[in-house]
This record gives sequence, C-alpha cells and structure tokens, in this order.
Amino acid sequence: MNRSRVSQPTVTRITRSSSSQAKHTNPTEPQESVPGPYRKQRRKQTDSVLVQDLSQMSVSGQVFSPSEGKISRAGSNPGQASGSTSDQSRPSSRVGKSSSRGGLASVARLVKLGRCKNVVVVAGAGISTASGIPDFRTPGTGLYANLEKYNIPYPEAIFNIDYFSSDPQPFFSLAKALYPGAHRPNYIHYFIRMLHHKGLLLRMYTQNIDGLEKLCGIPDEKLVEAHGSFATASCHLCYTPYPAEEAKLAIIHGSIPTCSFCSATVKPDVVFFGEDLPQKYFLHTKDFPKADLLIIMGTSLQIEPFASLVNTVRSTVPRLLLNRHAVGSFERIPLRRGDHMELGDLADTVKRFAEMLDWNSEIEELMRSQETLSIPALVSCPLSKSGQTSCQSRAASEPGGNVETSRLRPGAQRAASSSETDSETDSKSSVSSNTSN
Ligand code: CNA
Repeated sequence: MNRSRVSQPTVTRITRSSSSQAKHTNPTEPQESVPGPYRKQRRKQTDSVLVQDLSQMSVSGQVFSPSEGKISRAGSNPGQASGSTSDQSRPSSRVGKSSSRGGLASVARLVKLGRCKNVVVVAGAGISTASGIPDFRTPGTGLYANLEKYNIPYPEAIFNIDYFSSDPQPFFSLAKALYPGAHRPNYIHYFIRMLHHKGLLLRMYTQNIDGLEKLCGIPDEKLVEAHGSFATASCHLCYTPYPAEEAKLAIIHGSIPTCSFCSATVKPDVVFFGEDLPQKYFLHTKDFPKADLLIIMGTSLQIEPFASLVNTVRSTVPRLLLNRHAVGSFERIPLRRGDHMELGDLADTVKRFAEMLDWNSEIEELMRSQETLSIPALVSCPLSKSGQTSCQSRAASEPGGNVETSRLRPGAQRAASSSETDSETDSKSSVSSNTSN
C-alpha cells in the first residue's frame, strides 16, 4: 500500500481525511461498451421505469414540512425527538411524527421486481454497534465520547498518523479493544451477505475495521475495506510488512512492535488520517456508475473521501439511507429525487426490510448455520504459543491457503468456505430471481 502525507497529482492515490478535502465529482455517464445512440435509448427506458417507481420521494419515520423547508424525526411526543441524544442535537432530526413506511417498501418493491441487480452497499460503524462495538460519534456510547483515558488532545488524534508517529500508545490501547476476535457478525452483516447470495451485490464498501463482513462470509472480491483492517500489519514509516499476528500479540501484551528494517513502529494496516486508501478502493470508479441501487447504512458520512462516494451514482439511481438520523446530502431538503431514508435502529430497520423481501427466514437460517459452523472451529483451534491456531497453521501450510483473514478469526475459515458455496449458488440465485420476476 502506497501511503504518503504529501499530495501528489496521481490518479491512484487518495488519502483519508475527516473533512471534505477530496470530493468526488459525479461521473458523467456510465462507461458502457455499447454504441452511443443505443446506449442512450436503453438508459432512457430504464430511467423512465425507475422514475415511475420512485416518483414519490420518501422519508420514512419523518415528516417533511415544505413551509419550513426541513424534515423532522418521528417522536412519541410532538416537539420532542425520540431516539438517541445524537438525534436531538442534529438539525435534521427535529420534531415530527412518523407516517409512511414508503421508503423501505418502495425500494423493496424495486428489488422484488428485479430492477436492482447491481447493488452497492456503503457502510460504517453503525452496522456493528449491534455486535457490541461502539461507533465513533454517537454521544455517550461512541468512542469519541470515551477517549479521556487515552489522554489525547483531540479525538481524531488517535487515528492521526503524525500523532501516532510521536506517540503510538493511545492507538495501541484502543486497538486492544478493537482487535477482531471478541465480536460476532449480526443480522445486518448477514443481510448484506444475503444480497450477495441472491446475486445482487455488486460490492460492499465498508469503513469498518472489525472484519465482521469477512467473518459472516462476504467474499473478498465483493468487499472493499476502505479504511483497511487488522488482518495485515506493516511499518508506519517504510511500509515493510510485519506478521500481523506478532503485531497483535505485542500490542495486546503492551509492547511496541518495531520494524526489522528501520526500527520504526509497526502498526496494523488500518488507514489513518493522512494515509492512502487501499488500491482496491479505486474499484469505485467502475462500480458506482454501474450501480442500480445504493444502500447507505450506519455511517455519519463525515470522513472523506469515502463520504463523497455516495454522490457518484447516476442521478436516476435510487439511494436508500438506513441510519439513526439523516446524514450527508440526506440532511438537505428537498431530498434528491429517488432518495429514500428510513431512520431508527438499524437492526430493526434491516429486519423489516428483509421481511418485505421475504428473506428473513433465509437470513436467520444462514446465521444459525454459520454460527454452528464457527463454534466447533473456535473450540478446535486453540491458540498455540506463537499465537497461531492449529487451524491457521494448517491453512498456512495448505497450497493456496488464505491465512490473511483466518489468522485472526478461526471462524473466518469456515466463513470463507461457505462463501465459496455462496458463489456457486449465486449464479443459480440470479437465474431464479430472473425467472421469478
Ligand atoms: P460514526 O461517525 O461513528 O457514525 C456512525 C453512524 O451510525 C452514526 O450516524 C450513528 O447515528 C449511526 N448508528 C450507530 N448505531 C446505530 C444503530 N444501532 N442504528 C442506526 N444507526 C446507528 O462512524 P462512521 O463509520 O461514519 O465513521 C467512519 C470511521 C469509524 C471509520 O474510519 C471506521 O474505521 C471507524 N470505526 C469503525 C468501527 C468498526 O470497525 N466497527 C468502530 C468504530 C469506529
């Protein structure tokens, strides 16, 4: 991974920042290899169908007051926002009364009609709070509200590469809590895997570093971990790779892993502010123009360049925001045509969405089978002195064995093998979804 803090005019470098430094522009047109006039005609047809279906912009759980030009959030008591304190502090989350559930239902209808075959999911820390991992910004429970113990000058310092260079301890203390191992994927992760299973997932772009997407069986080729992960580690200065498991053990035992080449501090390959995003992130230039549905889940859309990705789908493509409150361009009124949002607890919302799609029992079955597969793996792969499980050592010695993801989570091996099954069923699923529509 090529990382640098100096801006250079290359097309394949982009660094992470918490402000809106790096905005994406709207791609003009999808790059299809179809001759111009035919492409135009085909697009027009598709668009008009979508426009018909999405003629009603919808904000579920909210009421739009045109006279005030703002939306407000449902609450049991008029004049009082329900939900978290974060909701109360946001201008877009004021007072309101829940009415229609049109947003979710409209999008579910499109999916059932077979109009969404290239779904892009953009996700953040809110999809993992149900797994017990705090997000960043939720007041009270978010990591940023609980950073006093790290003794840092400002919350973002903990993920700032310059700060890390001078004092890695705050990040290492946090990393101990964040290291994959103690948490399980939840219903929301499995919903996304079900999108893949049905042959509808073009790609998932996640900002999360908890590895739960892989653990639930979303295959590597369908996943972009835009802010890196704990699965690999390297020197923060010269980028010499370092065994991730050794880095993990050092950090957990309170020592500082150092580079064998230049002696600088090693860190897991989580992308800090000021560091380059992984090359895989650039798949977005192909994916977003091709998407026919964008689902945005559990993110405050505060971190660039990731946040601006959501503005790079075609203007006719429906976008569904599932979050506790409005974020990004969804805070602006009027909403873009074809924008939908469903506000509230993500796990509840996703479950309702799955019920509308008649996927709920399949998801629950998938979760049951995945957990059953993972538990024996956890039991039968005790940690050796080197920190590797016996299963991981096996995987490492097998030709083509992928230890990168399974190194940290014994269950991940099972997840990987079940995702192979998924890939096999995908083609069948696509056909059956074609024929059923
Ligand atoms: P964030 O800024 O904390 O935003 C999370 C969003 O999710 C907020 O808008 C919340 O209101 C919303 N949310 C949280 N829980 C729920 C819920 N149960 N139902 C509905 N909405 C909910 O986090 P972002 O992901 O936007 O910021 C990106 C950062 C966070 C990335 O760089 C990550 O690396 C980082 N992060 C990741 C993890 C993780 O891997 N699980 C945890 C904490 C932080």
